[in-house]
Amino acid sequence: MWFHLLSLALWAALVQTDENSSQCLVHADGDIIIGMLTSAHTTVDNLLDRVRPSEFTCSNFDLLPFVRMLAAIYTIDSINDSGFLPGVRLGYPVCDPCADATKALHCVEHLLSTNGSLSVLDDYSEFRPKVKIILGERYSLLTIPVARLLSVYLFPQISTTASAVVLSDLLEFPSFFRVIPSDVHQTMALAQLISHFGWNWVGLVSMNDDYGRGVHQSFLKNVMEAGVCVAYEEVIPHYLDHEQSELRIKQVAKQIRDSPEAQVVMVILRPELVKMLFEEMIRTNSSRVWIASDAWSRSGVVTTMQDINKVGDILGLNFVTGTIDGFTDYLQKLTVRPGVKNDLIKEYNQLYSDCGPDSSEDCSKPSADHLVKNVDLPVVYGERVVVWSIAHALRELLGCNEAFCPGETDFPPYKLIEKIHKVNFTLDGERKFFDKNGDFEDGYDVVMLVPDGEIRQAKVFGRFALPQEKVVITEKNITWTLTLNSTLPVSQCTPSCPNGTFKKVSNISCCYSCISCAEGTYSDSYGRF
Ligand SMILES: *[C@@H]1O[C@H](CO)[C@@H](O)[C@H](O)[C@H]1NC(C)=O
Ligand SMILES: *[C@@H]1O[C@H](CO)[C@@H](O)[C@H](O)[C@H]1NC(C)=O
Ligand SMILES: *[C@@H]1O[C@H](CO)[C@@H](O)[C@H](O)[C@H]1NC(C)=O
Ligand SMILES: *[C@@H]1O[C@H](CO)[C@@H](O)[C@H](O)[C@H]1NC(C)=O
Ligand SMILES: *[C@@H]1O[C@H](CO)[C@@H](O)[C@H](O)[C@H]1NC(C)=O
Ligand SMILES: *[C@@H]1O[C@H](CO)[C@@H](O)[C@H](O)[C@H]1NC(C)=O
Ligand SMILES: *[C@@H]1O[C@H](CO)[C@@H](O)[C@H](O)[C@H]1NC(C)=O
Ligand SMILES: *[C@@H]1O[C@H](CO)[C@@H](O)[C@H](O)[C@H]1NC(C)=O
Ligand SMILES: CC(=O)N[C@H]1CO[C@H](CO)[C@@H](O)[C@@H]1O
Repeated sequence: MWFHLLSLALWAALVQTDENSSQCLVHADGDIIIGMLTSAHTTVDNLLDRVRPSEFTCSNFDLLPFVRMLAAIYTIDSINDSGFLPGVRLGYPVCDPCADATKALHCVEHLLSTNGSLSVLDDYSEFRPKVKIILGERYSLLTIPVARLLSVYLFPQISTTASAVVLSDLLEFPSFFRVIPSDVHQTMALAQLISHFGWNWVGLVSMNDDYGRGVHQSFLKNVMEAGVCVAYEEVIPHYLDHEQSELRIKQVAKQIRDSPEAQVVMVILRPELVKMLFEEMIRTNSSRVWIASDAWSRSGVVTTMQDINKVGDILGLNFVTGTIDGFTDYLQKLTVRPGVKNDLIKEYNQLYSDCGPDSSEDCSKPSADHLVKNVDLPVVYGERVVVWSIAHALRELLGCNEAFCPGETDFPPYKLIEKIHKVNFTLDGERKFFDKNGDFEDGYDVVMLVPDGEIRQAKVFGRFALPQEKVVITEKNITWTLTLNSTLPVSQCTPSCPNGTFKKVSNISCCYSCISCAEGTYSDSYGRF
């Protein structure tokens, strides 16, 4: 009992301010605060044993979200230094949802609270938390509940990667924005990509979370419109530790092997599941042309897995990539600025310190090149776009001129929403603005994961341009690994059925399959049905 009272008192002391809350792994003060949700860990360890609402514990440090966060911080710092918002300093706390939706909501409570408490009101028009906008989350699965909660406050939120179709709905998510297109366009682009190569018979594998279901349905609709048929649809549970994951993967792999005409397989899974599926395909010596959704089209989990060059060809789409000037250098010299707390950099330094037996240098830090070599840097470009979008909206709201910003910095966050809708600026030579749903319509890069030694490297070979809705292939010389002579693989349904089989029109696609005639019946008409 004593112990409990004591720890309660301690806890109360700790959460006095957000800055010192254990939820807040990173903190830099400023006049206007941009809260970030960054799943720097991929797993909450104690979900199953959490019989009391005790603290969540996380594991599995994930480099890509970590570097995304660093890119956002780097951009915030450079905006501060640039004088773009004269006299106004941007600050940031970062909370880690560990890829879990419940923990993401816990993070939001902390980000919105002041001195450890959160106001409960009927009318939030005068609600003025320190944090004015939330940047994140990466996964749609987490973004959706967060966006719903934030709708209560009309609190602005911007994501760089959450692409679920439903998030475009202004009625449901009036304060949500993203600097990427909705998946509505992605599946149309995928369908165009598939028909561009003359493929009309494809397999479809997806997972059963909000993201997977959304992309699955809209892909089905778009391929049919493009005259492409779906040979089979397979759905895998999204949760990694699901006891049946492995069994389902084996069944799905068998379905893929049993459909040799469908050489092309559309895969809408998270990278860890793609890896499991590929391991099974490699184990059974089968290869295909894999079409990647944005969730894994450049994922290091897949591109660096063992024997990746045995799986066949991989192509897909991803959000527009780019280069952030000076960022590579920043990563190589990674330090924490004075007055800033960054426990994620500390944790990274501990995890990846280069303390080999013959290491002569200072071994308290990872090698300078570690992040540069292990993270696909062009994909974090969206962080630069998102932070600049916020800065432009703030400049409008605060009425800044060259010398100062007369507006009130402690504004109610909902006021930022109409300014974000109106953002329209040029960054690195491209125009950036939101459509009426709060999405970007800039299109996708078309990429192929080409062999590079033992791993695969993403190579941009075209663009799917919105709103023209056309695939433009800029790289003419594509080397296919699936065919022995490097020519374009074929994935087409049998135009007609051979003698002894009959056509069965499938209820899930516009195509048909050839079924052997039962004994005692026959079919000599070449594809009459
Ligand atoms: C947060 O903790 C740090 C170090 O423990 C301390 O110096 C600082 O004053 C605390 N901040 C607040 C607002 O309590
Ligand atoms: C939060 O606490 C600080 C110091 O403990 C105090 O100065 C400030 O007024 C408090 N803010 C609110 C909104 O209660
Ligand atoms: C896959 O190929 C290897 C080498 O060609 C062979 O040893 C192995 O038995 C094959 N496995 C299956 C499941 O076909
Ligand atoms: C954005 O600004 C440019 C240049 O001022 C203008 O041509 C374009 O129509 C604007 N776009 C939108 C969507 O407002
Ligand atoms: C096409 O690419 C392959 C391999 O990358 C290369 O060997 C070949 O010379 C290229 N052909 C042309 C016409 O560029
Ligand atoms: C390349 O191989 C495929 C089968 O893998 C075959 O259908 C095609 O005719 C071949 N093309 C050439 C140019 O030899
Ligand atoms: C297709 O038909 C099978 C059996 O007739 C049925 O179980 C399945 O639900 C149908 N699928 C769709 C998408 O209608
Ligand atoms: C199928 O059977 C018909 C009639 O018996 C025959 O004319 C035709 O050549 C057969 N087709 C094939 C592909 O064997
Ligand atoms: C978060 C933050 O305050 N970053 C930087 C903003 O810019 C000033 C210099 O203008 C730096 O001192 C801050 O560290």
